[in-house]
Amino acid sequence: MAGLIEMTSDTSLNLSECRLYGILDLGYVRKSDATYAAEAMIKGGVDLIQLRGKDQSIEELVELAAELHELTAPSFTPLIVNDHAEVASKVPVEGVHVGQDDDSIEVVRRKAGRTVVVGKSTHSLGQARAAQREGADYIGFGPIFATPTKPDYRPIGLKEINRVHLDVSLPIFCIGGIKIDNLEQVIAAGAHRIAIVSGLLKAPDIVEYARACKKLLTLESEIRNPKSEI
Ligand code: TZP
Ligand code: MG
Repeated sequence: MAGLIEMTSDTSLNLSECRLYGILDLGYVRKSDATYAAEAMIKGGVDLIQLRGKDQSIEELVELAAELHELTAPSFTPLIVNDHAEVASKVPVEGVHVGQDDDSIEVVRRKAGRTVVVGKSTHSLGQARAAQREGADYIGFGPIFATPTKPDYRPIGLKEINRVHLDVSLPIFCIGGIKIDNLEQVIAAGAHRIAIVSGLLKAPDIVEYARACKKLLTLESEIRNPKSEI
């Protein structure tokens, strides 16, 4: 079934149930604090964690991903590594995330050499539709707002969030400049899932910040899909 991936710990990852994606970007967190930040994300209810280390070598990422996976696996929190499928061939991470200028999804799957979740960053409706055709398991869609984490990109804004959900049936994680303070706005514009980097990592309390985001996202899903009263 699409989106259902066996996790190493004998459970499966259903992407459609994931709403809050925490990105552990080593531009914001020292390597020595990465496990602390991941632990806090998990405690706060983050559904997926991505390891993003733009200045790290593949060897360094392999080492850190292995360390983090020891921590994420027991809580069944999928660990996704950014940019480099090679890491997934050496560490039992659950997925790989690639951008428009990285390996194609087909190459990622081949390099990983096993079943992994593959996500793709998209920055326009056209790219979002193309990622679905290319066989992505989920997409990132953004930046919604301007963000210092990805400074060279023109923000998409809120208006296209509805459209992308009509055109693309994959799980869509809106990303870019999303904070607890504008999250309700993003949800009202049609987002069901979000990814956050600096909002989470710069929060005075990562656990509480993640919990607050998760609460808003969960509330949205309950309003959209009310449980039948029996
Ligand atoms: N892709 C689109 S925007 C972005 C990425 C990786 C950065 C989002 O970072 P932040 O700090 O949550 O705005
Ligand atoms: Mg990339």
